[in-house]
Formats: sequence, C-alpha cells, structure tokens
Amino acid sequence: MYKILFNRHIGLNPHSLMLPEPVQDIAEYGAIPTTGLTSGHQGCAGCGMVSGTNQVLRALKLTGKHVVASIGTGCNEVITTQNTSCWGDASVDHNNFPNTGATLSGNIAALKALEMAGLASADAFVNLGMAGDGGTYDIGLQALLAWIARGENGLYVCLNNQAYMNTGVQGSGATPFGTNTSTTPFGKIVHGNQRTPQYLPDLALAAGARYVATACPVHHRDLMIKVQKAAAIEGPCVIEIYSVCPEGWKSETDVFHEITQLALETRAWILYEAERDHKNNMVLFTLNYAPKKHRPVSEYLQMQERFSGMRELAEMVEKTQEIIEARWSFWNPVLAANQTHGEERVHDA
Ligand SMILES: Cc1ncc(C[n+]2csc(CCOP(=O)(O)OP(=O)(O)O)c2C)c(N)n1
Ligand code: SF4
Ligand SMILES: [Mg+2]
Repeated sequence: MYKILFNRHIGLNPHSLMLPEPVQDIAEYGAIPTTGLTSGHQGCAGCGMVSGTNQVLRALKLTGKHVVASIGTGCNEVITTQNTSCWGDASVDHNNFPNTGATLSGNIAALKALEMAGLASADAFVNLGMAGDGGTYDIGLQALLAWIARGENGLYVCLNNQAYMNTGVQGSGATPFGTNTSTTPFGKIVHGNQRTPQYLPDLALAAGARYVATACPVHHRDLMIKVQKAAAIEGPCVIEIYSVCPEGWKSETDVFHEITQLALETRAWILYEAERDHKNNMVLFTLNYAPKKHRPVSEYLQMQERFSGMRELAEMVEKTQEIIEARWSFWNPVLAANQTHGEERVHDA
C-alpha cells in the first residue's frame, strides 16, 4: 500500500522534481536525435493529435537521444505514415492495433541486445509507444498493463480523442457519458453513451507505472516538460494527451484552443501528474492547473455537436456535472490545505 503525498506547492511550483536539463550538445549520445514531426501529414484541419505528437517529439529532441517509436494503428499512425513518413529521424515501427505495450518490450529487448553486442548504448535511446484511446483503453490494455508490470524503461503516450476516430467514431472506454458515437447513437430510447469513462492514469498507476501524467497541446510547455521528465525516469511512464478531433467531435476546425480551455475550466479535463517514489514508499501527486472559476460543464458541451442531444436533457447534463465533481473531489482537500483555491496556474508562463 502506498502513502499518498501531495506537492506542497500544488499549482504554484510544479515540475521541480527530476527535471532534466535540456541537452546542449545534441551529439552527446552519439545518436541522431529526432527532428520533431516533419511536413506532409494528412490530419484533418484542427486535429489536436498532430500538435500533440509534434510536441512529444520536439521535447524528446531536447534529450539528445534517438527516439525508437512504436505506433499503434489509429489516426495518428495513418496520418503520419501513409503517404510519406513524417517521423523525421526517429526509428518507427507500426505495430498491430493491440500491441503497442508489447512492442515497447520488444524494442527494449532489442536495444539491450545491441548493447550486449557492443553496438549501442541503451541509454542513447528513448523507447516510445504511442496509441489512441481505443488502442489503449480497450484493445491494447492487456499489453499495456503487462508492459507496466514488467517494469521496463519507456514512455507510453495515449492520444485521447475519446473514440475510435480512424474507423468512423465508435465509442471507446474513454468516451464521455452521453456522447453520440456510431456505436452509442443518441436516440429516443437510449441517449448516447451510457457508460462513464475510465481514467488511464488510474489504471496505469494501479498497475505500477513509475510516472503518469495528463497533458494537452494548448499548454505545450507543460506537455513537453512532462515528456522530458518521463524520458529521464527509470521504469514505465504513461502520459495521456487530450486530443481535439473536429471530425469526431463535430466541432469547428478553428476552436481547438477554446475547446481545450473550456475542458480545463469546467474540469472535464484535469492536468495533473503522479510520481511513484519507491524508496520512500509514496506517490506524489501534483495538480498542474486549478481554474480560477469552475465553469459549468454545460458550457463545454456547447461547442461540440457530439453532445447536441444530451445537452438538451437536464438530467444528463447534471449527471455529467456530478461525474466531474466526483473526480475533482480528490483535489479539494489538497487545494484547501495549500490555500491555492482560486489561483490559476499552468506552468508554461
Ligand atoms: C486487430 C484490429 N482490429 C481492428 C482494427 C481496425 N482499426 C484500425 S484503427 C481503429 C480505431 C483506432 O481508434 P483509436 O485507438 O482511438 O485511435 P484514433 O483513430 O481515434 O486516433 C480500428 C478499430 C485493426 N486495425 N486491427
Ligand atoms: S479524424 Fe480526428 S483524430 Fe483523426 S485526423 Fe481527423 S481530426 Fe485528427
Ligand atoms: Mg481515439
């Protein structure tokens, strides 16, 4: 059983622990660092996961290491590899839809074998896995949890757009309550998705992840610091990125920023991180963003037509608000103890 300890400086001075210095000499490891995403992707206008992926790679570039990436089937893989590879100087394999976790293990085994043969140093590489929410919460969950259980080095990034977008917007384990998807249609009898979503950081932490975090590309510095931190930590790390999807969310393509900001201010998406400290037998939680004012979730539901049916039903909006309050209640005593309630802070200032 782990003790839970909260950062005393919650919302004020996060990311103070274990933050690696950006590498000045990118040839330090003798490997070719990644470039970040290169041009030519085929994502829709306003797609959040293009920015998210780019920020992950740009953050890893600063580590000076070579990225070995295993990417699961889904929009991100399709839009960055079908015409031409947009992965620049990263080594990329497209694994099977359920296999991202397993491929992370295969890649680390290969890197160790290279090291034993004196051909490379495993230290010179970042072992990166990337998959969508369908590939993570549902079909890839077993491989992911088994990879975490093996305790190997690596970073698993879930690009969460809250449904199976690449195959026509089917509902996943991360789809919000009441959402209209092709497998959870909004009809007269059943009103959209009846399940409440699961939370990947909870699942990963329970399985033994060393570091878990949520992020969004609008707060790019926060996202990039988290990625760099995960790359420096020994053991399995999991970061989940909020990924606006105009196609599946039925939103306008120019409101990426507004939708994300509303998600944060209504607390439909919470920016936080948790680090496991084996030595002291504790998990350190940090809330990275505490909205000044808690806006009602009804405002978040307005800009996305996937919610157009449920937002007309008061009881469904109320239940959505209850889901948010229940999740947020974890942080209330922390905010009270730290007397930062009402402060707004995300560390990309
Ligand atoms: C074993 C297997 N089952 C089904 C598919 C079809 N398939 C490809 S992508 C995809 C949806 C991916 O959804 P998600 O992981 O959420 O990624 P997104 O496209 O939303 O980014 C599905 C069902 C497949 N490629 N392999
Ligand atoms: S369907 Fe959604 S996730 Fe896929 S490319 Fe388009 S906007 Fe991006
Ligand atoms: Mg998805």
